[in-house]
Amino acid sequence: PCVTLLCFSADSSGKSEENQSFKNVPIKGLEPQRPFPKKFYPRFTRGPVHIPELQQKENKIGNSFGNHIQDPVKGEIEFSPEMGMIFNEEDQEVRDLGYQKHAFNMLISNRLGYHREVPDTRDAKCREKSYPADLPSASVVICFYNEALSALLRTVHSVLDRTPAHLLHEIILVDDNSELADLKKDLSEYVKTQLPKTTKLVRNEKREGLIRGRMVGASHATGKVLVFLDSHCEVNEMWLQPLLTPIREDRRTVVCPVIDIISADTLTYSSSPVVRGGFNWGLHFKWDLVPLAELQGPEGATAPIKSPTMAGGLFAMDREYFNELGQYDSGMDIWGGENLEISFRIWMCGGRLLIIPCSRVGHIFRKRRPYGSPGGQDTMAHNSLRLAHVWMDEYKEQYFALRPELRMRSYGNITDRVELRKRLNCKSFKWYLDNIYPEMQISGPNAKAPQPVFINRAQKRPKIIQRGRLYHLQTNKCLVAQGHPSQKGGLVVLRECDYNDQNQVWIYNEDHELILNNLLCLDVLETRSSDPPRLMKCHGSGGSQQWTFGKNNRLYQVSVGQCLKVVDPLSHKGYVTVAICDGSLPQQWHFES
Ligand code: LR7
Ligand code: MN
Repeated sequence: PCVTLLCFSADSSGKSEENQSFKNVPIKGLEPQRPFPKKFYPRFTRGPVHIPELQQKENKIGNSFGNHIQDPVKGEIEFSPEMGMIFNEEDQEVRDLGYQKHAFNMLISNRLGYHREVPDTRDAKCREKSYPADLPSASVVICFYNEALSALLRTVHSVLDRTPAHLLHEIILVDDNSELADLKKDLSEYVKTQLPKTTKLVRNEKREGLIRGRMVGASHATGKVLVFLDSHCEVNEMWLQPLLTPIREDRRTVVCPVIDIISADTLTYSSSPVVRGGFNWGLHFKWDLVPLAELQGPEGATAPIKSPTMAGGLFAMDREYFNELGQYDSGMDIWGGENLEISFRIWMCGGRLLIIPCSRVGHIFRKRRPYGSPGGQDTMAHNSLRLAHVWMDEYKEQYFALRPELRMRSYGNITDRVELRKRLNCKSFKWYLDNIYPEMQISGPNAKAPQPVFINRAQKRPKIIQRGRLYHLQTNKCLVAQGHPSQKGGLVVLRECDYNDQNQVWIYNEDHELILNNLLCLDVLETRSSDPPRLMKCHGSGGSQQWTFGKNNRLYQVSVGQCLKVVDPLSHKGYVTVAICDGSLPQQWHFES
């Protein structure tokens, strides 16, 4: 998937249209101030980047939730790689706390505020499609636990901003007993005073986990269709109509949007390729390429795609059908497994599951889950055991072959779910594998392995922008590897420049990577910005390996929000680190071709 900053470009027109939805008077300390009309909301840009000037940081308007940066010259803020720049200790705190509690960059999330434009990532043909006028209305259910307020409210406002009112029956927020103070107090005030009455907030008396949490949400819903979202999403243009249409045609159709990627480090919204859901015998969800045959219908790239499984968080389903089909397994706790369980159940019990390429919703993908379960249990294993015993027949042996320690593990009472399967007259797991997921490989004596034809998506190599030396102005030295340039994890230091030495040659490419000697990328540990930068394998997903050259010859590190600096310019050791950008001499660099 395309996860870098420059994977798209968007226009920055937006003429004179005023923002209609910002009529409310903000309550102090809640809504980040939005002093600009909508046209000046952070936009994705490829063009000149407007950088908030360091000297002018007094002009920063903000409060504890959102520090909006205003460029006093232009009077506008634009989304740029430098949006995460740290100006002071408070910014550093917000950033660090964010990574610790939410595993994404909360500083940027707060600065973005509750509304922003996102690039329209749909295939061009989607824009020509029309949808029936009499679509069923939707109840959007968002269950959350300790979510960052700005991310949660951006999810809510993206739905309010991009859904026609007559299709949005209500939004139901289920607070899964969050402990964070602002969620407990300020959110309920915000919902009461700043959001339409159709947005409701319910709170679980104890932590239930996302599975029972969604069931609580669904039980409060009264719309025709349920739409589930994670609490850190942003819906895209015309996202709902393409989901409701197939449900209106056939109430036993369950649909998922294409899940676009919001970077956890930069909050950049970028397009995902159209893929479909699968799983492995460890019962982990995975993405599969779409078999060629699925893409060759008359509708081409815009046609719904049958998917063996769903990722779990983002889908729409007729509400009555959700109830008929047995909602979720209420014996499942906190996180994991429910996505495969509902996928198997849909297919095996007479429904179908589709991915709708013309509906797009962004989701913040983070590298770790920032919370555990209350008792520290492995809920994924518990939940997977339940689903294996209820739905997988003899094929549960494939799971136990990989996880022998779970064979004797107790998984609670599954009588109700086994009865549900009988009552609904569901087909066997063998039928599911043969008909819905024939690509799945089965090991054992009767193994078969059909190989479908997949479209080959060649990985695009980022274009090289410049090749040369990284020259430190104050010391007249060059940045090089301390040890061998191919040594992973090695430090970089300043040394005398040697213009014949290939080991001093860096590549700077369109993904903002700095690659030494065509081998390794300059990288930082995101959560521990106190550690010096290192040479690591290029991972291609931006963030910790993204660097920009800006004002005052600074070299800005995108994911830590700081600038590359020589620790002690007088020392021959030549150590470098990252520090708050201050424009001083130790922070000045030149890329010399
Ligand atoms: O105890 C909890 N209570 C909650 O309310 C734990 C979580 N939650 C909330 C949480 O705040 C969030 O809004 O539940 C939602 C999902 O939790 P995440 O965001 O930690 O999950 P995830 O995105 O890492 O995981 C994916 O798999 C999960 C399996 O249980 C769920 O199905 C998630 O919804 C699902 N997310 C997606 O499908 C988004 C796309 C990811 C991919 C691929
Ligand atoms: Mn999520």
